Amino acid sequence: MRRPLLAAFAALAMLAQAGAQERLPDGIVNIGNNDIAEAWLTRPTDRYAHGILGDAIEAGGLMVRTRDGKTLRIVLPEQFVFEDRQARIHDLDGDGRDEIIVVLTSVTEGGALAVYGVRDGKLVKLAQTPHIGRSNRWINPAEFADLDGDGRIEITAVWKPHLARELQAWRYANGKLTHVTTIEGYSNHEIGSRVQDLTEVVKLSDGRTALAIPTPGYDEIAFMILKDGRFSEVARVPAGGKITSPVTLNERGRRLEFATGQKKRSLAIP
Ligand SMILES: [Ca+2]
Ligand SMILES: [Ca+2]
Repeated sequence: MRRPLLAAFAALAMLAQAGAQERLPDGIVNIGNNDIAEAWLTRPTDRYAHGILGDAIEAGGLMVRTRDGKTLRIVLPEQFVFEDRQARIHDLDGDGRDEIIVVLTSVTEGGALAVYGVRDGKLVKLAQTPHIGRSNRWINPAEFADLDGDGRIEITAVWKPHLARELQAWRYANGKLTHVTTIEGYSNHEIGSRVQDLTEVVKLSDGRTALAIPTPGYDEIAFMILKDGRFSEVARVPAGGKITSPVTLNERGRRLEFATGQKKRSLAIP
């Protein structure tokens, strides 16, 4: 009788451990192009009850599989969570190494954007923005692209996408995140929704690069250019209803595609 009981306890202990390591239930695994093969969020936790992404489960950890097959991890202290469904991967500074971009939330100070990378065989935090300053204030990442054509990548995200709706641009270089600019009145997430990707980087018909992003009613798409360190809106097109799906670029890059409820929409890029 003793042995099966011990085996059962051992199995339970293993399950508990596996549970603590597991992926976020609705998480996404992203693929890198350089030193990071894959990255995903782990350690689902309910210690932060903000529930901005449709449930109150956030991540307490981050894992990567490196190109050479090692698994590396970050386990956050109790006062932080990754308030996202994915760990985005991009070489932000063009040095041939991947950076991971995540929303790092303090349970008392709210969201921040953080950049992680692999250094000397370890997964480490390279930089972060300040936290917003109070609980239940979030950031939804948007696009990573050279918007102004200066050869440097801009990191775009919306700070407080349901309140102030600040579209911000940042750059990562030399181990630092630097703020470029902020403009209010644009949002890439509706509260409680699991749809986080409402933006695209597009080429306008005049050849300029623009960020396409909804206005606060989610029923129009604005086209934003970045020039001399400032955003300006160059066009605004009705979406035909409230956007309820991710916004994607069609194959030829000339139209944006999305749904408004049951209706599929295709919007010509101005
Ligand atoms: Ca890099
Ligand atoms: Ca740039």
